[in-house]
Amino acid sequence: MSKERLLELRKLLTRYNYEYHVLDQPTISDIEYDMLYRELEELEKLYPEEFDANSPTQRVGGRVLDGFTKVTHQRAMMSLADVFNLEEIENWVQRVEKEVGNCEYCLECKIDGLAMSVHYENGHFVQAVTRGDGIVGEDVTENVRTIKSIPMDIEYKEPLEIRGEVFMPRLVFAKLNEMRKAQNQDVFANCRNAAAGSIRQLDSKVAASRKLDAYWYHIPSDQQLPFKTQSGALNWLKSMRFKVNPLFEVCHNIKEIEEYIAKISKMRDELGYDIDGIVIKVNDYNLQQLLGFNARTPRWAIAYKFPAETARTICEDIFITVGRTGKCTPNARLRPVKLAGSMVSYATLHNEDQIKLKDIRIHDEVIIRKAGDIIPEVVSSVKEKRTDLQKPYEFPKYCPICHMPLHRFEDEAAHYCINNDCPARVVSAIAHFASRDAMNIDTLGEKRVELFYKAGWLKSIEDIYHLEEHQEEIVNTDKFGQKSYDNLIGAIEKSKHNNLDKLIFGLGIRQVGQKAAKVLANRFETMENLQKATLEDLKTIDDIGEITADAIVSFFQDEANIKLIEGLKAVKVNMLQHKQQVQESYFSNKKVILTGTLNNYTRNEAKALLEAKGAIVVSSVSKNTDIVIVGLDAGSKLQKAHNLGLRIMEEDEFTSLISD
Ligand code: 1X8
Repeated sequence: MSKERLLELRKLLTRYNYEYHVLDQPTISDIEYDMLYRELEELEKLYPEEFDANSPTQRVGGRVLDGFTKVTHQRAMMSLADVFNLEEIENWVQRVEKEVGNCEYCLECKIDGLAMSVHYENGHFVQAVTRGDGIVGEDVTENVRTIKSIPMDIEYKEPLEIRGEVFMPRLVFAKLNEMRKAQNQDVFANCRNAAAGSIRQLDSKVAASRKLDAYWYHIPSDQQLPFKTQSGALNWLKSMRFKVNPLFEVCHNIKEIEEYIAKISKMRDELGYDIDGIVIKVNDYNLQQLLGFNARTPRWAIAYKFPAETARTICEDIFITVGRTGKCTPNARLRPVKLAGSMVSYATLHNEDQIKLKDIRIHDEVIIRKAGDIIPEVVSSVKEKRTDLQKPYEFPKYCPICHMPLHRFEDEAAHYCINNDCPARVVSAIAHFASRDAMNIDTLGEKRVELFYKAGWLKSIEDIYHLEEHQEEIVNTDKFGQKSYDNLIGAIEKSKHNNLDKLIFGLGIRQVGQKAAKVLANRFETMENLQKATLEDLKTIDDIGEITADAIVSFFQDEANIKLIEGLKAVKVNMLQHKQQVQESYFSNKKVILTGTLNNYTRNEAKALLEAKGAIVVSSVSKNTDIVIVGLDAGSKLQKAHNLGLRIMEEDEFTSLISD
C-alpha cells in the first residue's frame, strides 16, 4: 500500500514539477507541494529498495565529485557560422535557395548559455555532457539533474540524444550577484558566466542552489522519429514535456525573416533570459541533408548575432586600474546607464592612445558599447555637447596606487607600474593564484584578497597558506564568522593537492597561460625539473615560443620567486604532475600525425579526440611515427609517410576507430 503511495507521489510530484517549471502554470500551492514532497521523502526512507536516481527527491544535489569525467560525443557538437547583418542573411538565403529552391526556415532565439547534450535510455535520463570543444565534453549529469524543468522520465523509450542550452534566468542572476556582493565574493560578469560557473560546481548542492534552467532545440539523430522538420522536432520535444523556447516561428522568405528579427530585437530586454542572436535553420530535414556541411559548420543553418548594443551617458571621471603585470588600464566612471539588460557604471578606455584618438574627456557625454558582450568600452564622445567644463585628459605619470613613476615600453600602448611591491599588483597576483583556473581556492576572490591585504594578513601568495595564524581576527571580521572561515581554510587545504599545471598557471609567469602551463607540467612533471630547464630545453617544446621560454627562465632566476616556491614546498603544496586519465583504445600510446584538411574535424578537434584516446599527436614524420591521418591536400608529409612505409589512415577509418 505504502509502496504504491510512494510511486503515486513520484508521479504526482513529477507532474507538479512539470506544470511549475516547464508550463509556468502551477496547479497547487508551494505548501501543498512541500507536504507531498516530505511524504515521499519519508516513504523513501522506509523503502530504501525503491531507490530511484530520477525520483523528484533526487534533484536537490548531494553528490560531491573530485572532478568531471571527459566524454567523447557520439556525434560532434558543431557550431554555427555567424552572420552580423541582413545582407549576410540574404546572401545565405540566396545560396540555399539556389541549391534547393524556395523553402521554409525555422527561426529561433539564440540563447546565451551553455550548449548541453542530454541522453535518455529506456525513457530515463542517464547522462548530460557539456559541449566542451565539440568533440570531447565533460560529464555534468549530477548537476543537470538538479535543473527542475528537465524531465527525468519520458514516454519515448528508444535511445535519445537531445541538445539545448542551459542558462541562468536574469532574475536568478541578479539575486545571486547581490548575495555574492554582500559576502564580499566576486560577482559574475553576466548570466552566461554565472551559468558556466554553476554547471562546473563539483558540489551538486551548490549547482542546485543556482536555479538553472534550459531550453531544448535539437535532436541530432538519424533514427526514425515522427517528424521531418525542425519545427516538427520542436513540437515533438514539447509533447515529450521538454521545455522549448516558445518564440520559434516558421518563415517563408527574407521579408518574414527580417520581421521576425525586428520583433525579437524589440522584445529582447524584456525576456527573462539573455539571448545573443537568432538561429535560422532550413526547416525541412531532407533539404538539410541535401545542403550538408562545411568543414566545421552546417550549410543549412546560420546564427545571426545582434549588433553590440550602445548607450549614451556621462563620463564622470577617468581612473587607472593596475593589473597583475603592472599594466595600467584607464577606465571611465559613468553615470549609471542600462545596456544590454544590465546597469553599467564603468567602461574601459583601453590606453592613452585610444583616449587621445577618440578625444575622451572627463564630463564628456560618451557612447558606450559592450564589446563581445562582456566588457563595456567607450566608443566615442559627443563633441556637440561639449561646454567649457571638459579639458583634454592627461595620462598620469605616477602609479595611482604606489605612486612610483609609470613606464611605457617602446612599441607598447600600455603604461606599466614596474614596482614589484605595488599593492595593486600584489593583490591581483594573489587573486590570480587563487582563481578558478589556477589554484581554485573558492571563497578567495579579489574583494576578499584586498580586504585581507589591507588587514595585513595576506601580503604575498605564500601568506595564503599561513592564514590560520590570523584565525581569531578573521573570524571576528564583519560578515565573516566561523563557517566562512572553515570553508576558506578547507578550500586552501584542498588547493595543496592540485596538479602541477594549476600551480604553474597560478604563479603568473608572463606569457604562460593555462595551455602553456599544462604543456610545461606534462613535459617536466615536477617543479624542480621545470626550474632547472634551460632556454634550449624550453624552445624545443611545441607550443612554447622564444619569448615564452625567455619569460620562464627569467621568472625562475628571480630570487623572490625562488623563495616563493620554497615557501610553498614547505607548506606541502603539491609540485608534481599526475598524468590525466586517458581511455584505452586503438590509439593508446601511438604517435600520430595529422596532415591535410579533414572534412568533419578541425585540426584541434581531431587532436583533442586523439589525445583523449591516449594518442601522442606529433608534428613531424619520422620512422617512429605510428599512424598518419590524411585529409584533403595532404602534401609532403603523406609522401614521406609512403616512403617510410608508415600506416596511413583516411578520415572514414579515423572516424570509426575514434568512436569505438
Ligand atoms: C546554438 C544555439 C542554438 C539555438 C539556441 N541557442 C543557442 N545558443 C537554437 O537552435 N534554438 S543552435 C546552436 C548551435 O548549433 N551552435
